[in-house]
Parts: sequence; structure tokens; C-alpha cells
Amino acid sequence: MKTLPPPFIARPLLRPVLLCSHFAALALDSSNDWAVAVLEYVPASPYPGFTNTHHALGPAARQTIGFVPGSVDHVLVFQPSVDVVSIGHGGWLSLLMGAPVVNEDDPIHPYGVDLIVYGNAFFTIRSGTYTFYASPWTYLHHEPAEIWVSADTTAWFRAVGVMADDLLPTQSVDINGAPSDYLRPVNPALYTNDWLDGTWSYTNTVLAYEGAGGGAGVDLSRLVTPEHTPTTLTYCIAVRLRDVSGSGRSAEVDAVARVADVPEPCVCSALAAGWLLCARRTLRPSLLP
Ligand SMILES: [Ca+2]
Ligand SMILES: [Ca+2]
Repeated sequence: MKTLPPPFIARPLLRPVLLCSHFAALALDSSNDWAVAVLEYVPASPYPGFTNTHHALGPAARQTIGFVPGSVDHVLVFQPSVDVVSIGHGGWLSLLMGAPVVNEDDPIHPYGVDLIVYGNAFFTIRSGTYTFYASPWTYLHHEPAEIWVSADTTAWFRAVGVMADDLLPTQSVDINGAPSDYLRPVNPALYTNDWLDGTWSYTNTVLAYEGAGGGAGVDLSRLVTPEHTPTTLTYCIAVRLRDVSGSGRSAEVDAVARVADVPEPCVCSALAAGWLLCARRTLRPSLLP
């Protein structure tokens, strides 16, 4: 019996190994935390001037048009991003993520949230009062769109209990002015908060975000089929935003992020111990006793 040459034996084993290595590399590359390609753009009367789909790719914006004419300022909960693409009433936009978005539970993904959709919803205050940081919110300007996800770009499943371009408005800096963490979700309990009860304004809103950047958080364990049957995905590679506002207004999309894994304490400890060991070995000859 003839023995197969090595390439015919190695190839079936090599391919999964290479694929695993490829996805492992993707998973570790932070540049793949965002949507990277447009699969489909079917606008329906989109807002004029906002039809460049590249505005939905890459990181969510941190700068926008300020209130002072001609100025540029941070994206704030009352000062929305203009780096967006408009879907239009009844339209949709499908995006390919830079790497698979894996379904994890808390604490690896806080609150079990696996991906975040950023739009340009924003809070408003009473017209004519320009004390933005102290005035209570009087209105949430939002244009909700359904969020659908797919593991293969063929079968799509809708996220339950959350809409894109809705709660929560994007906040690019934390309460101290440092960049907020766009890869960390806010507490989903804030989606059902009564933001217009007169007690909420800039400071306590940003404090409630706890350093996260807002947006609409999706847990891949909370999905339904097109027939409304509950289901889950272990991962997804694509996200579709479907405008169903019913108001004649158009949902806008700024970006879609995968949530960053939170290292488990034991992993942190092991990494820290490893780093200290390396440091001691490196420094011992001259600096350590
Ligand atoms: Ca999850
Ligand atoms: Ca954008």
C-alpha cells in the first residue's frame, strides 16, 4: 500500500490550525474591534449629505461640531456626532465586523453585552437656556433602528430590548475629561431609566456611564429569529441596522464596536507575576540585590 506523501497528510490538519491562528490573531488585534466593511446599504430617503457608508466603519467619533458656530468640540450626550451615515426611513445597512464578536457572559463581557452600536441620539434641554452642564434633559432626540446580527451574513437574528440610534447618547470623555472607553458597555439598566424626570443633567448622566461611552449594547444571548422565537449565537460576524422609526425620520449610525474582554483576576495576577519575574531577571545584575 502506498504511503501518502506528507503534504496530503499535513494539509487537513494544517488548515484548522491556520484558521485558529488567523482568528486568534484577529481576536487580539484591537484594530479589529470595529466594523470594517459595508455588506449592504439600502437607504430609503436618507438625510441629505449623510450617505457616505464609510462613516459607519472604524471607531466611533470623538469630535463633532460645537455649539459655537465654526467650532469643533467633543462628542457629548447633548452634542452628537456628525461622522454618521443615514439609513433613511425603512432602509437598512449591513456591516462586517473586523473580527468575530464572541458571546461572553459577565464578568468577561460586563452585563453580558457583546457589541455596541453608536448612533447620534442626544439629550436636549429647554430652548434658550445655554447652561448645558446643569439644565435637566427635556427630550431625547432619537431615531430607533432594529439591530440584527449574523454569524454567516445569511441568517439574521434581532437583538431584544435595545435599538440603535436610541439610548444611550454617545459620550466621548469621562467626568474628568479623559477619553471614555468605547469598548465597554454602560449598565443596561440605564435603558429603562426615566431620563426626563427633571433630575438628570450632564454631570449625573456622565457619572452613571461609569467611564463607558454609551451606545446600544447587544447581548448575543438575547436574540429572536425573524419568527420571534428566542435564540442565541455563540458569535457573530455581521451587524444590520434596520430603520423602523415610523416617524419619517432616519436612523443614523456612527460605528459598531465589539466589547473588550475583561481579564479575569487570576489572569491579571499571572500576567503581573510574569512581568515582575522578567523585570527582576533583566534588572538583577546591576540594580537588584
Ligand atoms: Ca453575551
Ligand atoms: Ca462614524
